[in-house]
Amino acid sequence: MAISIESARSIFSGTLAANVVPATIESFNQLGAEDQLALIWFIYTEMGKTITVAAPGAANMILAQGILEQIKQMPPMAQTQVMCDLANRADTPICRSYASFSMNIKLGFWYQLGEWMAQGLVAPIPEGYKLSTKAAGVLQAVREADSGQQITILRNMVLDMGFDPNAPGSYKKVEDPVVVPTEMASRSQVKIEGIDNPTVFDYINNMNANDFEAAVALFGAEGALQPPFQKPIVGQQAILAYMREECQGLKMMPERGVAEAPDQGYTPVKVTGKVQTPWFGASVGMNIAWRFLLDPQGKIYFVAVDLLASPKELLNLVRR
Ligand code: EQ3
Repeated sequence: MAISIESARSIFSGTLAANVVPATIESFNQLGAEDQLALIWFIYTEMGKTITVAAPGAANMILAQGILEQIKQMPPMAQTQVMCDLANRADTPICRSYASFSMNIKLGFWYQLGEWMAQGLVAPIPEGYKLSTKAAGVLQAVREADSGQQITILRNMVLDMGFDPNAPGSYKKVEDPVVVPTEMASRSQVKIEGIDNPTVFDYINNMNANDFEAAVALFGAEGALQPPFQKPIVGQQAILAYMREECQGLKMMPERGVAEAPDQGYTPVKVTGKVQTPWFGASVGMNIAWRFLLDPQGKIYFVAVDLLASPKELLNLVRR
């Protein structure tokens, strides 16, 4: 069979991804706006007992500052209305601005509102708010997920809010400031049990150094990156735009892997390990698999990043 991005997607098909994430998001999307906001509040406060979220860098937040101040000045009813509009994806100027923010600004926007809600400066979720039976079911599903899955659920709940007049998932107009890659002398070099492939090492080491141009140069011209629960992003330019928005400050800690014999010159490699996000630092290690397919020139033809169903999956290196 000829190799294509579509066929590459099923390499190491025995990898079990955390399907609890898309399933929970689907149930969440069926809830009313008030239930959605209250549910996120409960998840966030429950999680906050064991893991700490880091405040976003001030430079990142400049673009959202005007809207945040505007909300802070509103009477409580209007503040609640803005938050409901965001959850309802209503077509309002604030919802449009929100949809144009990068992922980090969206998360930072809610981080700030959450702080103000706790301080009584923005209308809180009413004390004694009772979740609907459906929302309570979603809360229970989140409780049963591991911490890496919980933060992914939370992030996806927040990202989809607001009103995006463009195609969903299209690249945002407002970008994060570009980070300077770590200088060569200070870069860490990972070790991966069972792997000696230079492309795989270069990929992880460049990503850890925020050197996205070097990481993208490891992809073939038609190479593709498939993030967890998403379709592949194809082509170096699109991958670079995605990395600049989503990958700043990630810490990738691969542990072990396996490289299979090439098929038609294409080599399948699977690596498992942990990834930390700057939002939660060392308090949450997400269990991750990278499923690479390297082309005959050793370039990345395809890499899927999966959020794993359980820590047991870290040991699953079977091809199937
Ligand atoms: C105020 C409050 C609490 C209540 C109000 O009613 C409503 C809302 C919305 C509230 C606020 C909620 C807040 C502040 C939520 C914050 C959530 C945060 C900060 C979530 C962050 C999650 C980050 C994650 C899951 C990052 C994951 C990254 C991964 C898995 C990266 C993987 C990758 C690798 C390893 C690669 O090799 C290639 C790239 C790729 C990115 C795919």
